[in-house]
Amino acid sequence: MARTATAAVVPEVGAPFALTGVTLDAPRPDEVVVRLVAAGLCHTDLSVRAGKLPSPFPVVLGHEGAGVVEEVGYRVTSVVPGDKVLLSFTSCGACGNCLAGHPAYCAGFLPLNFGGARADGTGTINGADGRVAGHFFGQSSFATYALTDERSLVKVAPDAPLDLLAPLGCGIQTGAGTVLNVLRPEIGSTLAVFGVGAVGLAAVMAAALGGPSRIVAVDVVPERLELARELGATDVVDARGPDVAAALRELTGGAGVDYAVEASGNVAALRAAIDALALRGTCAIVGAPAFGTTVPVDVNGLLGGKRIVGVTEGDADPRRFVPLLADLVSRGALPLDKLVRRYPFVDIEKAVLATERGEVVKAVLTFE
Ligand code: CXF
Ligand code: ZN
Repeated sequence: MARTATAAVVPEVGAPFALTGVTLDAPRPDEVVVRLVAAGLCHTDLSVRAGKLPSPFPVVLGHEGAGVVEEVGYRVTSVVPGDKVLLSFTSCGACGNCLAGHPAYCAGFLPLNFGGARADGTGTINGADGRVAGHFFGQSSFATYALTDERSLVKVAPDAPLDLLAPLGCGIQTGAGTVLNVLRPEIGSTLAVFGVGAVGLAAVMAAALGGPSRIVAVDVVPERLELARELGATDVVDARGPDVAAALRELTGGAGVDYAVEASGNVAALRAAIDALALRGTCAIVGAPAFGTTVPVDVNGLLGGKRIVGVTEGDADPRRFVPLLADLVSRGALPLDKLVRRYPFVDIEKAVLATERGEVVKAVLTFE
């Protein structure tokens, strides 16, 4: 059935979130209605709001939802009403990359996750003045209810702490997946993480599970560097220093790092990450600057077997990977509680401000 919800609508580019009454369409056969319990705030939400990433407006953002299944379409098989679920990105399930287990590289990733509508172009949310773009990452979870794709859902245990686990759906999956699924650093290797916000800290925590003997955190915020140390970084570098790549080479006996994760979205950091690579080293680009951003690289500097790889969502299949992360959290191996600060949904603008000021690593909105 169609149902009413309170959503944080962004009316136009750059405007604040406005709590607004909306109506969600009834679920289609492969869709699920979820009552939100919590939703993490990711920098991508803020980049879209600022117009740096594409989206129609007005729009309901939010893509780290966590909640309880309320209603399922008749073709849904993986969840039933009452199940606790985490929400992640959506994908078509039918293209070559989806079939190969790499849904983050779905041929339809951009339209499905950023297009504001289902694959067939139909909208899912109505406001008082007509259509509101929804279906953001298959969920639009800055709302009391979300109409989701079954493919966005990951079922978790009945006792799962949803207000802690919500960020697994994007930020934590992205950082941890980049290390565990893509780079797979071998024992004794060296790895540097540029930008230790939620994604970068997830990369640090994942690297600390094993493999690298040196994990170097690079950032401009001293408190973040301290937190990175607490979470497993063996060394830290202040990114405001004169030559970050040189500092990393010095830390590694002149060799440079075997692996770099660029999680800041800053082009100077990306240059430094590439420059700091050892021979045969790999740099994973995870941070998303504004669409159209380009970076000049020293081509000859790459000829020593160096690789640069762009990574979306940690190249994870959420339904396989997110439960593994949830298990690590429950065993204390991914101490997410050190990153998360909770805000009531009505205080979404406070959460945004604290995030933009760098006062909080991962804001999680909570619903009654
Ligand atoms: C996004 C970043 C921009 C490109 C698609 C994936 N990651 C999640 O926030
Ligand atoms: Zn995100």
